[in-house]
Amino acid sequence: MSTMRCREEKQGIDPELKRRIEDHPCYSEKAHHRYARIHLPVAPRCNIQCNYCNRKYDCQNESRPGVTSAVLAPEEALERVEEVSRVMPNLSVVGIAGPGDPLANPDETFRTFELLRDRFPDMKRCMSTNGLMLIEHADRIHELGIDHVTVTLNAVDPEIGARIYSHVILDGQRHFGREGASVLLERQLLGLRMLRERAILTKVNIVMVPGVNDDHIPVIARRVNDLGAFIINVIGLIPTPNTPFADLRGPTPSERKRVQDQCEGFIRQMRWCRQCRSDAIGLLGHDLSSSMFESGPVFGEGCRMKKDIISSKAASPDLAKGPGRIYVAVSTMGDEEVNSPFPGTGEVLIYEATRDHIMFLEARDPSRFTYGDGSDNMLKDVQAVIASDLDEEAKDMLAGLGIDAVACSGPIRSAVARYARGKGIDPPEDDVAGPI
Ligand code: CLF
Ligand code: SF4
Repeated sequence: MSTMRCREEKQGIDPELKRRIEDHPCYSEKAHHRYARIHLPVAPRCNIQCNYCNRKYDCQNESRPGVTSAVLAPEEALERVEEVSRVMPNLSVVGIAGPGDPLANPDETFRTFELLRDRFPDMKRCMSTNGLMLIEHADRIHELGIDHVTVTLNAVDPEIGARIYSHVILDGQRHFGREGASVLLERQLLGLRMLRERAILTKVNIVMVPGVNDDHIPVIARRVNDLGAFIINVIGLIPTPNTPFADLRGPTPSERKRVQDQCEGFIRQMRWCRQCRSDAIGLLGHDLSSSMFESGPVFGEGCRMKKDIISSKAASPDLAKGPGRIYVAVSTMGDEEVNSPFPGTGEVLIYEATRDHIMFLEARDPSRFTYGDGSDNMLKDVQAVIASDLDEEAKDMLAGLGIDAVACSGPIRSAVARYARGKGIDPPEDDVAGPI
């Protein structure tokens, strides 16, 4: 039985809490397959400078690097929700996550939430912030019924923070180095406490930077758990050109998983984040923003940057196979089904199967698939690729790497369980990492 299940079963899950998360795709793993969110890019400015951020693009505390979103006025944002909600009945959450920091743009952010509260009172309101200005705005957040707030917090030690943040701007004054990191940290911690006092559900995003804060993440996790955070989301750094962290590397899948496993003993882990853009629309991993709003999101330099970054800097796959544990890649268009060919236009999701669980680990970029010798192949560490169909070239390449090619359809978990059973591992099919 997984650590997560042990902890959840000991604590039990309060029905009221369950109600608050069951249709939020970022707070419930079960919900992320079924419920959609829309991000409204109404907040262009930022009040800090993270060393991994190039401000030509969206805030990286939740978004992939190299993505640019066109900014909307609050009234335009409301129109967008009206339009999307007409065609997307499973739209349950509306969030503001950039392109800068929502609380560095309080007028636009709160005006948007005000319009939404009046027009769509039943839709969950969600926000993601660096936390610098939470103290000033905690009451307003509460009054407007913003029930879910994400705070990105990358260090609880100002020495480490000083390596991650170049400066912080407060009351028109710039604070650098350790002093800047201390100002930010004190305000983030107090902000989290204030959110807890107002019974607002909080998620903490942590950008994992190998060699800078990786060993420190369990300390952060304990601290934010003590401050009432509901869940944490460890995001891997994707280095961005023209930033101080351009030459660093992101964590490998197994490094990130090791840290998540360490933290799971004392706080829930969000492992299904897709680092979406600040104008994302739809199910996580199936962004429809570009197809729905031609004149909205700005593609161009942003997308080219993203492609370069992913092909040249993404960490190499390195999940360690071992007895009683297998990793499989599933090609899917969503709905928890094996319903996309390989290679195809769907997502490639990586699952771990053991006798205790079938656990979703991460989504990998299909553009990294190659027919080469496998040295940088995004699938070199999995035992099988499960897809609705596989072309002959792909089958040959996979065979050359010792990877099984499985063509089938139906629910992902059943397909993974069937494959695992064939390998002598008998996982529970319905175990979605505990009750959330
Ligand atoms: Fe958006 Fe963030 Fe709300 Fe979710 S995203 S503001 S909590 S509704 Fe979700 Fe996207 Fe990951 Fe964010 S998958 S980047 S965690
Ligand atoms: Fe960039 Fe977001 Fe950091 Fe601001 S908070 S500097 S937008 S990553």
